[in-house]
Amino acid sequence: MIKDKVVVITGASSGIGEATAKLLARRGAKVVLGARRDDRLKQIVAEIGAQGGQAAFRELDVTSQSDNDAIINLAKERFGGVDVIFLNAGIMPNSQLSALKTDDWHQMVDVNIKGVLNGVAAVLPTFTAKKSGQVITTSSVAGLKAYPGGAVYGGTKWFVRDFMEVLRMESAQEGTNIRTATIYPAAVNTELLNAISDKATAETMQKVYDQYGISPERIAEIVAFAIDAPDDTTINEFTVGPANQPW
Ligand code: NJP
Repeated sequence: MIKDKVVVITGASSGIGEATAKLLARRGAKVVLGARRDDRLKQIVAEIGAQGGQAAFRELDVTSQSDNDAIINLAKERFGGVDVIFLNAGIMPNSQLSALKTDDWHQMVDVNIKGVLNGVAAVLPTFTAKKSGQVITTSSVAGLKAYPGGAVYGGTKWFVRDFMEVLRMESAQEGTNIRTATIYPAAVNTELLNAISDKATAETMQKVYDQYGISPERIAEIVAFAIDAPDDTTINEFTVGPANQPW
């Protein structure tokens, strides 16, 4: 059931996170939005409120453990607890390895890997204590298949896959009833390509997205589906993308 669940969403200021916040709020969830651009969050929360939904926001840099702890506390203060965390914040500044964009490499590790670790560390004690909860992450088809230009991005998303599978196994072993879902999207029209600093890579990827990209609403529907499954059921992995995208 989605209605009345408290859902914390990271990377909620645009793209998949924004679409998911709006969809879940329409279906009766209480959503707590985090990202760095808090002006955008403020606007999205106002839109949700204007349509009768319940939402709160907080500036969040997922690379900071204290920011992650604070957004969980906000969910508890405003809505009395937390039921789901959607760890969705991510960046994809792709390039060939030979370009040696080492700052981009490290930033992807910090946001896409450590951001997920920080979010889980912030929420796990609560989920463990109440013996329920759900962790949903946005990995990528790049976490399933290698491609040139995506060595580091893909590596961070492979990490998410492994981490989420072990989280699922351990929570089952420990009887904490924590449900997991990992989403592997292909081309989705969001702001993701804006962070690509390598010109040739940006142009190549833009062409792919122009040809194939689908709406982030499609991914929001998957998140809603995962949350809506009965509490005794984990639907663990979703690969989702444009019907006409061959790779
Ligand atoms: O992209 P975009 P998506 N701390 O750029 C936030 C994965 N994915 O919706 O902080 C906190 O519109 C950023 O907010 P801000 C992808 O890897 C996508 O496509 O204000 N938040 C924004 O809200 C990512 O994991 C595709 O700049 C941080 C959000 O992240 C997820 O989908 C394909 C942050 C990014 O929104 C959502 O990305 C695929 C930080 N340090 C996987 N840094 C696709 N679009 O095709 C960034 O396979 N954010």
